[in-house]
Amino acid sequence: MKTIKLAAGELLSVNQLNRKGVLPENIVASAKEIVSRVRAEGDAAVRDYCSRFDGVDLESFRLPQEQIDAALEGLDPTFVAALKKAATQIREFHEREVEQSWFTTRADGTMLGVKVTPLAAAGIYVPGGRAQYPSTVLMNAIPAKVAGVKRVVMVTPPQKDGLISPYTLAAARLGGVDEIYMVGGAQAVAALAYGTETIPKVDKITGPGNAFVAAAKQIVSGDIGIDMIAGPSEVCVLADASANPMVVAADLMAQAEHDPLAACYLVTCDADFAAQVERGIEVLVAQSPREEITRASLDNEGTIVVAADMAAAVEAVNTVAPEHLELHCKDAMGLLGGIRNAGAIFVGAWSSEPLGDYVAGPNHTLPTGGTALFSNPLSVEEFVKRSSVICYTPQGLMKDAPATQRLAEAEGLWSHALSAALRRRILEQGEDSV
Ligand code: HSO
Ligand code: ZN
Repeated sequence: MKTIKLAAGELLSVNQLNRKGVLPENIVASAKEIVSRVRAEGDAAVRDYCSRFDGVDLESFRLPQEQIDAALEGLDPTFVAALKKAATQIREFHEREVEQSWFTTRADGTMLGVKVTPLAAAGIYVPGGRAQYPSTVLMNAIPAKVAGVKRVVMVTPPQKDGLISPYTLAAARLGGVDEIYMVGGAQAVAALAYGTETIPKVDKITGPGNAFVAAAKQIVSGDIGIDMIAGPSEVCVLADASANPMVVAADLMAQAEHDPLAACYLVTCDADFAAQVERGIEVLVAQSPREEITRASLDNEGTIVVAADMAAAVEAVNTVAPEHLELHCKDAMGLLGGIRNAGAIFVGAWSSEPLGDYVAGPNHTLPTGGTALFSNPLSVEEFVKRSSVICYTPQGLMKDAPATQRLAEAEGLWSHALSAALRRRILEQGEDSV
């Protein structure tokens, strides 16, 4: 890991972080081509890309309903029990996010409010290949279902045998996914965005994917909704000398093992403690079956920030704006108030990030790459729309029409003024309907 030592009074600058961000132009260009072809040619283009990229020729993309219904059969019961526990706790948490429609009434009887309506259809992209994450299926499908989305559609690339992972399938079943299509990559995103003969269009696509999927999501956004463009996963551990260096080492490795590009940060005021964590990593990483990925991530993307005092350490965390933050300090709860930028905050030494990845309940789809400065975890809110509702009474109209007319006049919009003035005149003439 590289070390940044901050002098007394010095603050960490975002330029000291090795952040990459933008999608490579050549990938964006190929994704554009794939999206346009699928939009124009539908299933024929999807079938062609499936055969070219996944090496599979499928008769039908849609997984038969019986296979979804039978998803839990024959699986290890301990896995099914763990998945059910995760699903229950994720559902309980997200049920608290449900937003009700609301109305308020003014003294003149005018009613104003917000009508909340679920999206009609949501698409979840689930990566195949090396990263098979049934937990991610739950984290996307459950908030959509809790929001009241009728059609939750999952797309995922087929394996070489033309099937999908039994773990992914089990999570789809428990998460309440309604339809599954065995299509991956930019072609799957395009199919969901514009619809094909067999894959119906959705209103929004969520879920992680490789750079082609991310580029395709960016291209179709606007025509349909997307969640965030997720970058490599990140953790930042803020620790004082009261923390256990082995535990901190394990937590950094838990993020590093996701991806050679995953970024781990250790922020502390104690350089000796940081050295103990590094020694801990050396001991533990040699035992990991994912040693290569873990090492690559820590060597290339790992950063230790040694701050002069706790206030500078907290500010360093706010500059990193990490996807996940762990507070391993004596007074962890006391630090919470100072944290402004973080996707998820794990308070105290017992709150290990992997608990949050799987079972705690909050969503594990979180803002990465510093976007915690302005964006939020995936939530039920992402799967609903809000419509403002405005209902005037005659008394309300009489009160608000003059200001409307005056502002319309200032904007030079004659018919705007007329629309209010006409109604006023009708009421002034003693009529009680328009
Ligand atoms: N840490 C990942 C989520 C995950 N971890 C899935 C294990 N499985 C991004 O929040
Ligand atoms: Zn994880």
